[in-house]
Order: sequence, then structure tokens, then C-alpha cells
Amino acid sequence: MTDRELALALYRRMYLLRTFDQAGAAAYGRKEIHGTYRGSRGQEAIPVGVCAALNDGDFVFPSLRGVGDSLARGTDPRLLMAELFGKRTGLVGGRGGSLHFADVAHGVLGVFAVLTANVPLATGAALAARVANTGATAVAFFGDRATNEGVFHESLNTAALLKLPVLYVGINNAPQDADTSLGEHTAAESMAALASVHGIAAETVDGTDVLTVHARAAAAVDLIRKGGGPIFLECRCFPLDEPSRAEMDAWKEEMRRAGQYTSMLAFKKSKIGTVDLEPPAHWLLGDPLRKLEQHVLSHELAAETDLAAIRADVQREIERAVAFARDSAEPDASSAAVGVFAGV
Ligand SMILES: Cc1ncc(C[n+]2csc(CCOP(=O)(O)OP(=O)(O)O)c2C)c(N)n1
Ligand SMILES: [Mg+2]
Repeated sequence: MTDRELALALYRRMYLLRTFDQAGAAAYGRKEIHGTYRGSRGQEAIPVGVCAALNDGDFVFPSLRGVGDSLARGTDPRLLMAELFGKRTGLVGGRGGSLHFADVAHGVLGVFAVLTANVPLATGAALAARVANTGATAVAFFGDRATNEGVFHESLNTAALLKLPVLYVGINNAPQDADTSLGEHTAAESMAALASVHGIAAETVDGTDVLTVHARAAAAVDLIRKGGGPIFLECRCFPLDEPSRAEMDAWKEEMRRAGQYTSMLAFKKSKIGTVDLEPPAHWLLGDPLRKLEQHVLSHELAAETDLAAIRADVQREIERAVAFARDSAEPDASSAAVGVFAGV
């Protein structure tokens, strides 16, 4: 693949995640999406860069922002949007929504609402690949707060001990202005430091630069495939998105009942301190899409018209996904137990 082909493929995929997020948030606002919607604006470079380094048979265990991770792996936006709309045509028949779906055809073995649950499962999938000698690599995506669950350390210890073929991708979007990146909730100064104590090779990369993420992930996966054992990639980025739409609504309601609700901005500041309604201007410099656009144009890999054509194409694809989801049938109530009980 030439530099131009790689850059444009990564751009298309990142723009797909961004556009899907915008459509998903809008549909949540119109109450077409039930439950919640958790976007990943500003983190697109991480799953897109990593997934572009994987083979077909590899497994992906997304983070709680699994919509983006799954799209990065190749999930059909129509089936995913239909899932979020709770429709029969959705990935898991409309039963799961944004926090409980899988796309086995693309090796996405499950998104789980329980923080860090995907880390031991990815480790187990890596063990299964080792036992069955399939050559597959398992990847787990998780945020910085996921490292405070005990099972995170049990998993990393096991993977290191058994030299399992697993790539841990830590998405560090903790406020970047703090003296230490994890200072708000963890005394360790980085996610990479937490992996190192388990004897796992770990590095911290700029998670807003998709070309760097892709290159480092490709190098890591290459070593893993050669039997070198697990690798940990800490990807730093800016929190451009909200915790989740439903959490925001719940907190707003809580504030209103307490008679303290003044404005969305004040509310959000009081709840999550450092994250404003709109990210500070300098954070936007860390927008992975803008970064790649600048790279492509300054290195003359493509013209602005090429990028505009990709954006228009993706916009149409997402419009079709929303229309597909809206037009799809509701699930049949009699099928509610399908996939819930063994043999049904
Ligand atoms: C076991 C468990 N505890 C708590 C929660 C509630 N929860 C959902 S997201 C979240 C924080 C996630 O932070 P991080 O891993 O940094 O991801 P980010 O939101 O920054 O992408 C928590 C505590 C949960 N889902 N599961
Ligand atoms: Mg985080």
C-alpha cells in the first residue's frame, strides 16, 4: 500500500467514526436511540490505527466506547445503527444497544457494560488462540480508568507469564493539563508504567496521530505474532466527547431536582471538573482528523478535493445507515428469549 493509499484509507475510516458519532448523538437526542449513546470524538485515530494493523482472523474486544472500536474493525454501519435503534436488523437483533453487542463476523467478540470485563476476555481469547495454534492476536481497548479494576492486573500478569498473543491498547484521555496523566485517580504516572510492572513491554504514543498509532501497532502485532508475548500501547488523546449521553441526562435531572441546575456548562463543570462543554481550543489541535488532513496536504499525498470527496461519500453512507435503521422493523416480542437461554 502506498503512503497515499494508507493515509486516505485511514482518513475515510476515521471520518466514518466521526460522522457515525454525530448521527448517533442526534438520533439519541430525537429518542430514536434508546438506552444511551457513548461517542468517541477525538479518539478515532486509536482504534482505526490499530485495527488497520490486524489480520482477518484476529479478535477485537472494544472499550465501553465500543461503537467506534467496532466500526474501526469493519462493522457495517447500517447493522450497528439498527442495533442502536433497537431494530430487528441490528447486529444482535436490537437486544443489545451500544453496550451489549458483538459482530462475530468481524472478530468483534463483544462489547460489555462492565468496565474492564473485556480485558480478561481478550486475554482468554489469546490463550485459546495459543492452545488451538491459530496464529490469531487478540486486542483489548480500554480507557485509563479501567486500570483500577483488579482483573486488569490479573489479566496482565497471566498474559505476561504465559507470553500470550495479546495487544493491550490503553486509551488515556485523562485531562492532559494535569502534572501527571493519571493523577486524578491513580498514583502511577502513566498507563504504560502500570503494564511495565507486570513485565510487559509498554510504550506511550500520541493517540491523536493515526499514522504513529498504526506504525506502532503494526510493529507490536508483528512481535506478538512471532511469539514475543503481550505488548501494551498507551495512546494519549484529548477527551473531546461526553462520558455518555444518558449519564449526562441523569445528572442534569439530578441537578434540576436539587434546584442547583444553572446551565449545562456549570453542571458539567461541577460533575467532572476539568471537562468543559466545549473542549478548550488548544485541545482541538489534538483532533486526529485535522492532524491527518494537515499531514496529507502538506506532504501532497492528496488534494483537498480528494478529502472532500471522501467526506461526501461517508456522509451519504451514514445517511443510508440512519434510513436503514429507521425503516427496519421492531423486534418481535415472541423472540425476546432468543440467544438468552441455551438452546432457544
Ligand atoms: C465495573 C464498573 N464500574 C463502574 C462502571 C461505570 N463506568 C462507566 S464508564 C466509567 C469510566 C470510564 O473511564 P475510562 O475507562 O477512562 O473511559 P473513558 O470514559 O474516559 O473513555 C465508569 C466508572 C462500569 N461500567 N463498570
Ligand atoms: Mg478516560
